[in-house]
Amino acid sequence: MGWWDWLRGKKDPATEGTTPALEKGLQKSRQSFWSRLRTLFATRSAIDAGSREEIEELLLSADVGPTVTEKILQGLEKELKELPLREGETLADRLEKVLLPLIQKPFSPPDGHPYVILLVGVNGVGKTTTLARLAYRLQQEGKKVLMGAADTFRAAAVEQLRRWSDKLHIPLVEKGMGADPGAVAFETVQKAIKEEYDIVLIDTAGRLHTRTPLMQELGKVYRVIGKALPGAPHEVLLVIDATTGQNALRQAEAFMQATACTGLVLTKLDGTAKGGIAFALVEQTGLPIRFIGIGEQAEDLLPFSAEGFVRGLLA
Ligand SMILES: Nc1nc2c(ncn2[C@@H]2O[C@H](COP(=O)(O)OP(=O)(O)OP(=O)(O)O)[C@@H](O)[C@H]2O)c(=O)[nH]1
Ligand SMILES: [Mg+2]
Repeated sequence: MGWWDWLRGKKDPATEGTTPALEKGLQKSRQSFWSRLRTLFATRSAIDAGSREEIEELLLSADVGPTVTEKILQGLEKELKELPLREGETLADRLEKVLLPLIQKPFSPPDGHPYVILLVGVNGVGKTTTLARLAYRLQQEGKKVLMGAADTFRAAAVEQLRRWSDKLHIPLVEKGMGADPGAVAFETVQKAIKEEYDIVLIDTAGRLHTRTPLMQELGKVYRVIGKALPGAPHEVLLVIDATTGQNALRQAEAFMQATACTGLVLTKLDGTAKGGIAFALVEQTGLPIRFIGIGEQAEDLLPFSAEGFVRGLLA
């Protein structure tokens, strides 16, 4: 069993369905748009030309994107063809069934000990926060966790991690501002091997996806980790701020070219009405969403559950 199975294990109600916290986190998206879609569907038993256009507009306004919008419409039409609505049933009841496969990606974690996770993304998306929340969670699970401060770009970045390290009593490898991020990553992994840590979380500096030298530096950090431990990093989590809209797709494209990303973390879903970007991201990248951020508190990072997410949107 992989690392993430137990993290996503039964203890988390989000894996079973939606939760009050998740519903609250998705409130803006649900209210502005999914509930309108639901209302629109509540009275309809078929999709005609007029409603098709209306649905299309709604989906596009939620950043679902043209490809997924078409897939949703075709999915609904196929549903209806195969199994016409029964008495009392509405299109809304079928929506969940159509949405689920569009956001669900299989995930089987590779074996790795220590298990190394690298966090990447543009500036301010929530990498360090996500790292600290993950570290805390893993520590609660009884895992021996080590953090690496490979964001050596800003003095405040190392400081931010050091505060977390003190607060959570989780050791941190740091070499101060201006140090070579690759060297920090290498040392962190080496220490983890030597001292038998279970899991290593490495922070990186935020970087604009259009800045080629910075993106190349990320590739270097990635390769250096692999030299310290063949097969590592086992996870490269691309952190994306859900409020950035369509730009998120361009970020994803650039980061996937620079490193072998294995999963997505979608943060700040609580701050956007356009949670539909989640569908567009999964469609474009083919990557599973691994975690979602729905607030500023420590417990506001949830292991992603497609069922929970879709139900939270439609609740
Ligand atoms: N509302 C909300 N805020 C979040 C969430 N995740 C992170 N934040 C906030 O986003 C801000 C930036 O978070 P950081 O973790 O410092 O982001 P970062 O990607 O490490 O930033 P850089 O290192 O500067 O690139 C902080 O104020 C976090 O509290 C979330 O899910 N919801
Ligand atoms: Mg940071």
